[in-house]
Amino acid sequence: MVLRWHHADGTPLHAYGRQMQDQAIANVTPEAKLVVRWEPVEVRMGDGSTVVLKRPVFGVDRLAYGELPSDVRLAPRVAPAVFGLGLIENVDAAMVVAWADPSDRNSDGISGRAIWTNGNLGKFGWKSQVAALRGQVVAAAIEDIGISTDEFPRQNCTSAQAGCAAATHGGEPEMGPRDVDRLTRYLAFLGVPPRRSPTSAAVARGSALFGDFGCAACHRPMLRTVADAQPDWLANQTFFAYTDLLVHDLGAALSDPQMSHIEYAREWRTAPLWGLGLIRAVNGHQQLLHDGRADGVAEAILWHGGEGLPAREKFRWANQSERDDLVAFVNDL
Ligand SMILES: [Ca+2]
Ligand SMILES: [Ca+2]
Repeated sequence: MVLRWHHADGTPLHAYGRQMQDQAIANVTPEAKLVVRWEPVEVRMGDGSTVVLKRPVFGVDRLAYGELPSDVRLAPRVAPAVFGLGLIENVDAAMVVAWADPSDRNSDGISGRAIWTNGNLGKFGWKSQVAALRGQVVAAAIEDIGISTDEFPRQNCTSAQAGCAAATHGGEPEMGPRDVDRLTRYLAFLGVPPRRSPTSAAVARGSALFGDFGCAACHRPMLRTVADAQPDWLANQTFFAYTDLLVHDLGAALSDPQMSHIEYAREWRTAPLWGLGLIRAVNGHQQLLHDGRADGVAEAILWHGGEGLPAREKFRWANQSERDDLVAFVNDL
């Protein structure tokens, strides 16, 4: 997870930039450390049982370059899985746009919105705010691990960080365009994991419930790539990411403290569900949602509000075996 931070109007912090670097090279002091306090949130299920969710309250300590401004906004962001990205980058934008219904004209309670950046459909990031994989790569290189590129040629040191600016670095840029291309291409072609037990009875029952509950209204099973994909062997592919790539209002409980003109606070990109069931095997946990507050699929569903509330309520009122089947299906994707 990374922690983005900025002023209320979206401008970067004078002393700390756009993202907290909680680690640094030798002889440079890291900016700060993240601290998390958890508040219990009880949810009464339809069968009378209780689930205790955990709401995170984020803060920072060990600030190395002065106090944070009083209007600072903290935006924690869990790192996404990085397979299937070439398929998503080459998605048929017309298909996504056809699903958008920002003013809910068909009155089904679902009003997904397409995000555009410089005329290109946003597909990546928790807010669908990034259109091209390469843009995500160079932004992560400079902010997450401190590697400069032609796009971000300067070292990631603010004017308040003299030790950082004076430190030895690997050139400007440290990673040239050919290596950025190679890294981007590598990420584009990381393959999608196959499903593990698509024919199991529980998974089949869960699949039916996924439709019945309305999950598929946003977590759309199928997408397609365009005919003129780059490179061409990604063309005309059908793939099953379980997302519409639109942003949806998920309610106040998941609201982000960011300012609305940068990213709409309550809106989040429909998270792709493919590979979700493998997160525990890869990471040793299955912390879901943008700030990792949900421990597993059931908790993630129970955090859904806004457009996701009717589906969440169907899940809450379902009996235990139905809930288990739905979770089994999602974990099989
Ligand atoms: Ca920083
Ligand atoms: Ca609608």
